[in-house]
Amino acid sequence: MNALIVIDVQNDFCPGGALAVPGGDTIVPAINALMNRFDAVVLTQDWHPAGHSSFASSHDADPMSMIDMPYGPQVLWPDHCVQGTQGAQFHTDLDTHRADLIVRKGYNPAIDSYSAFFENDKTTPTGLEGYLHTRGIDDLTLVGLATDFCVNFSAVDAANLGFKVTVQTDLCRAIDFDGSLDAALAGMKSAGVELV
Ligand code: VGL
Ligand code: ZN
Repeated sequence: MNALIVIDVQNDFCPGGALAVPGGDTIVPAINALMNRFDAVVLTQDWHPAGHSSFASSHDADPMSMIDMPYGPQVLWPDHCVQGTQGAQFHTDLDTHRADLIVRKGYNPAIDSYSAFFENDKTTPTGLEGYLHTRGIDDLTLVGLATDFCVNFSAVDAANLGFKVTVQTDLCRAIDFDGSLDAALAGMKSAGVELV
């Protein structure tokens, strides 16, 4: 059984949003068209409480600066995907009806969560692994935003968990901050993720 995992196609990651990824909205029609080719469709939704520890505003710091968290270095982002806001909603054109499951992540105030499988401490699970295993799903295709953060961390975790993982890079868009895209592509390849 296979699944399409659609990462964070939300207003704040699209042009006009708080953490806009260039061209983030352009991938939506092709993602919708792809959904019917899979046994299951899972959407992820970045879902932060106001004042989240990954927000620069929570530390009186500049957006895109770095901080050391107990779990390691963390980029400080502009406020984005705050629970219940318009920015946290899926892009209006995304076909959410086809989704079997919506996984929210980043709701823990003290820990960011790029990956759909584990929070950034690399140990706290979201439950997605168990969901996929109990449904007999072992083959994943990932698309969405952003290639170098949430898609990357989700793909590497999935590969390390033993799933067969493909990232369809033409249906992803990157933030590309400080070499993050090249590092992500290399990291995914070395984890055994197939990039197409
Ligand atoms: C993401 C930064 C912060 C993403 C989420 O979806 O790639 N990036 N939160
Ligand atoms: Zn976030």
